[in-house]
Amino acid sequence: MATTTRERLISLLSDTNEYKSGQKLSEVLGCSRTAVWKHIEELRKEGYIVEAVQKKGYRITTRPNNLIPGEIKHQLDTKKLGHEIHYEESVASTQEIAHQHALKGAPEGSIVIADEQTSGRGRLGRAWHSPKRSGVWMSVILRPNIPPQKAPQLTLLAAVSVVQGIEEVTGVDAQIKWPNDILIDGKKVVGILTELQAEADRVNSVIIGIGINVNTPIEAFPDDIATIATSLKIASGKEVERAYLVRAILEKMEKLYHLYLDHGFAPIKLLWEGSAASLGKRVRVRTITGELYGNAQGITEEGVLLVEDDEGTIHRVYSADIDIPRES
Ligand code: BT5
Repeated sequence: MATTTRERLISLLSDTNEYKSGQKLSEVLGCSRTAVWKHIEELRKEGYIVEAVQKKGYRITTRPNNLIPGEIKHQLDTKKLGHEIHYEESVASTQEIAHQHALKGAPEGSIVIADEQTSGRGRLGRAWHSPKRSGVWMSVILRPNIPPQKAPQLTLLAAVSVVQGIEEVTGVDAQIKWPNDILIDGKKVVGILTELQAEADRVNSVIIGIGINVNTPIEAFPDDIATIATSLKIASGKEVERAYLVRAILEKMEKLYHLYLDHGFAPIKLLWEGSAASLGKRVRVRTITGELYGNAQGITEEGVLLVEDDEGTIHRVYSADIDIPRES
């Protein structure tokens, strides 16, 4: 994994059992002691508390809840995902930037992540509210050798990895609403947007945009979203370390992605069904052509939703918004 001096410094200072002297750091990092000291000052400005003890050296005692690449890469256990990280404080949309990187040949597993999006986007031109420092707004670039019509399966794969990451980091049990929402207690905590760069029969890259309300307080949501949305902090009662969450998701996603490339969609489908909120329930299906009520029966081997209407006809739903009316 290509790492910068700053990232290596964070990693060296993160060993809480041992102080590292300026001399030692300059040797290991191959730079002057003045350069080491400047890097440490920069880390402090970013919110790290770096303890300095005479004759012993330095160590990090408190990490900021930030998303800089060094924080995400620290202890990241993946072979590809997250090895190239493009971090921005504020962007219009991480999807836009990821598209540009993908076109320029960014390697598989590169991610674009931002602390704020000013024009975060959802499906069908809808907006995604992405306030500063409270969430995870990221886009992951994958380059699977699959035909374009299979790409929606990767939305479902991403949803499973996010559910698993949330569970690991917060212990909260989240559920997936087909195709791209993750809910906690019926409220949306994550939205996923999968976009493609493809030719007629070949995918060049799949860009999976993941928006997670992490530490967002309820009052930070605009009125129209406040009633339908939640955050991990609201659900778990605890502040969540965003870099840890990103790491957990990337690790889960990479495992599932290899499972998918080696064995196809079947094992992902099983995992997906284990976390699905809508299966077996009465749903309202809204597509661009109209509305339909029925029973959500399951998904096909391709990831298409099957809905049985009141006349017993089974509909294959490729793309839609699903409402699950609350049980009274
Ligand atoms: C989605 O669209 O749910 C996909 C959202 C993907 C966002 C990520 S963030 C990183 C990457 N970069 C981007 O620019 N986008 C991706 P959709 O199913 O169309 O849902 C959009 C609807 O969700 C909106 O119309 C609102 O009703 C609601 N919504 C908007 N912001 C929300 C938020 N922060 N939390 C919960 N619901 C929200």
